[in-house]
Amino acid sequence: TNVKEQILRLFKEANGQFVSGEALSEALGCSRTAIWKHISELRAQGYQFEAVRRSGYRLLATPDIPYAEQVKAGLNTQRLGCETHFFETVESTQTEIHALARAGAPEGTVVIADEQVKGKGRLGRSWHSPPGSGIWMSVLLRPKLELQRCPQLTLVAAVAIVETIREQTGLPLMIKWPNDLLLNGKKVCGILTELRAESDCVDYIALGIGINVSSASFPSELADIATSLSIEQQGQAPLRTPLIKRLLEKLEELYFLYVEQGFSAIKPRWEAHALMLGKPITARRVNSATLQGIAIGIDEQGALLLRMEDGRTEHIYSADIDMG
Ligand code: BTX
Repeated sequence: TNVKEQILRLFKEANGQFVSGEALSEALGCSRTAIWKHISELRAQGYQFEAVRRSGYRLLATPDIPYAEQVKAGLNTQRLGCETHFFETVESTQTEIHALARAGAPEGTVVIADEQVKGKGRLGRSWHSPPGSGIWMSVLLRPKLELQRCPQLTLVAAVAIVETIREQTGLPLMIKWPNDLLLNGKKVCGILTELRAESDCVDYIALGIGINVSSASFPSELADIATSLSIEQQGQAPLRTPLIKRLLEKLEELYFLYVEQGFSAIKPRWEAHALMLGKPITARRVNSATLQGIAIGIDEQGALLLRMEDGRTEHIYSADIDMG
């Protein structure tokens, strides 16, 4: 742990009471000047301290910016978040997690950004990720999994996100197969699962999660299709840091369950929040015919089951879905 993390831990232990500069420099083994410098840096990051001569410093407020040390404090996981990186700005947290993965980072490594300037969606699409308004996060997983089962992890993540946000806010998120979460028919979250494999073995999975948390508005091209937690709650947004913590805990719980017991342990929880079961839909596939039918469920693989007019059932492995 770095010095700033240690300083924050000491303030947390002090529980709102003053900590003297002397106590800090003794505990951390550095000079008063060095402590003062770290405090100034923390202030620049949004921490508020009261400084009183002879008494020392008191932590008054922590910013709702999901700094690594904030996310890790009290995080109740075994692996997810074990190594957490925070960036003010990145091109894409996916790019960062791929680089870390290739350099041998352990399973559970997390990259969080306050802003992405080249946020990625599927099929080369982009993900709007302005500063201060969302959770833009990538998680590194290294499951021992056959290649064709990997898309199931998108569904595992969808259940984790829906259950977490429902618990934290009461908002009735619904899952639109395969990778979108909707509120009132508008997209509030997207999941991007990318994998790297050697021959038939999964090397790693980069699980990207984007959640619009406190965005008050969207650019015109997204205005009709996107929403945020705060828009759906009359301007009230949950804090990002506790939401990320809870999400990592839930994601780990479901990921372990999935690894131990397989997709059948996740499937009913996915179906409980699925949006279009029993409804007519159009599945637009890449390099393959567009199909229309009734969405009747998902199979053990996680593929969408489409009942066709002639009574046949089609298994859809990858597509963009329109209702109707
Ligand atoms: P997708 O391809 O299903 O959706 C992308 C489409 O969603 C865009 O073409 C656009 O129409 C719409 N869209 C773009 N930005 C937003 C937004 N903020 N809210 C709602 N709709 C939007 C979905 O891909 C997967 C997105 C994953 C994003 C995460 S963020 C952390 C990680 N890093 C990264 O670069 N991507 C992932």
